[in-house]
Amino acid sequence: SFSHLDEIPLDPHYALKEEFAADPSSTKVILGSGIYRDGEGVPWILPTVQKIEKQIAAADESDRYDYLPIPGYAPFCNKAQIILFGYRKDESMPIISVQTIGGTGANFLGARFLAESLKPSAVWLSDPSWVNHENIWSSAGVKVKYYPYWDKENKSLDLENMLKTLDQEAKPGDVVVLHACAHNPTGVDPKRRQWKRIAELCLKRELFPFFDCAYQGFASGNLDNDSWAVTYFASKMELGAAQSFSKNMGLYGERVGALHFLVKSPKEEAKVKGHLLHLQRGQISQPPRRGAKIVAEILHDRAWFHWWLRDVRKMSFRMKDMREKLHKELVALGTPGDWGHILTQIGMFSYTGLSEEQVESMKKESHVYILKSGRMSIPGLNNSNVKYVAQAIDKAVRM
Ligand code: PLP
Ligand code: TYF
Repeated sequence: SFSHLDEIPLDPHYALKEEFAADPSSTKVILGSGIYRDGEGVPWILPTVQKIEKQIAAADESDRYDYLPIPGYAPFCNKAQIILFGYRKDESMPIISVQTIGGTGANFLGARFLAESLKPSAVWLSDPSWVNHENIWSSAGVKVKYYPYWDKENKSLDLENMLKTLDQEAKPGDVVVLHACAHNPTGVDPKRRQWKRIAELCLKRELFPFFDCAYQGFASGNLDNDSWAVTYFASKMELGAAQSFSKNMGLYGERVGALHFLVKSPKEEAKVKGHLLHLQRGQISQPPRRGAKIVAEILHDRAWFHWWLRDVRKMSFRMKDMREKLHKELVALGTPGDWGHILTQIGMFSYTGLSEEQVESMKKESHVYILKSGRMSIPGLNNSNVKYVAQAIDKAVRM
């Protein structure tokens, strides 16, 4: 019987969606999950993806329903690795790359592998982090601890306390999860000189860095800028990285991701690969074909690649534009408080600093839905609703 089970509430994203769907208001707005929407508020199929799909469909591929090998589609794995790590001159430290079920699958496979290989006393997540990280790491049997990240007072990065906590409390062999760029949920990333200090600490305290890269291209509009931290760490130490193409290719439902491990020498390479493939076999046997094929085709060809970059920049610029418009509306309304962080935060999210009561009041009074934490998903904004959302914030703040 299952009567002994405790009740687990629905994931906050899905709970919010259900509440929103049940709201009969005609002016309602949801700014919950990190999903890109175009200026009309509908999902945007990247034009480059759309064209590649036609090309793939037209080709006569007799193997299109065959299983892929366990590590996935090799051209995809190779290109995904290059997108994240760049073209490497020195390959004395090899990288093992495996295709996964989106970024989530990469995080989970990475967590399981690190749990069994390093046996960390804990994994350290940023406070706050992506809601699913704790779920993933505890499912892998690793104790979850948090390092300070968000300075609520100054709406900025609390680097000194982050370093101090990791220095004093983390044990050698512990894993530190770092968001490669466009931190979810705060929209606040370390600067390069700050990344260097984090790297130095990982080396000194023998902490294993595990990067989660779900938004490459969304922070700055430039892929290399957004993977700078990963490549910097990669020049200094072993690391793991989970990579997602859900956002930057708009392939959410196709579940395309990759897991990478950079290891000390070719001696480790075969062993790590063996373990990853064994875990992958037990978990999913083989990853799916279609999304990986789309990504590989785009990354493989210089012209397609540049078209795709244009799409990424288009998304990134529209989000910046919406930040500016929201900020301008709040300033025009004279909304109490300083709203400069809406402009300076990067990527898909703004951590507004609105309290739980204010979030609740926006929902009740104005039918505007954001996460309880005060996180707002920027791409849900458009020219038709940004003024209304600003008014909703204004009303909640003055409550
Ligand atoms: N990691 C972070 C930080 C995310 O925000 C997301 C968002 O969905 C993911 C991983 C998961 O990506 P995917 O949808 O590819 O599983
Ligand atoms: O944080 C977000 O909004 C993204 C999207 O179960 C997301 O990670 C939300 C919920 C979820 C999976 C992805």
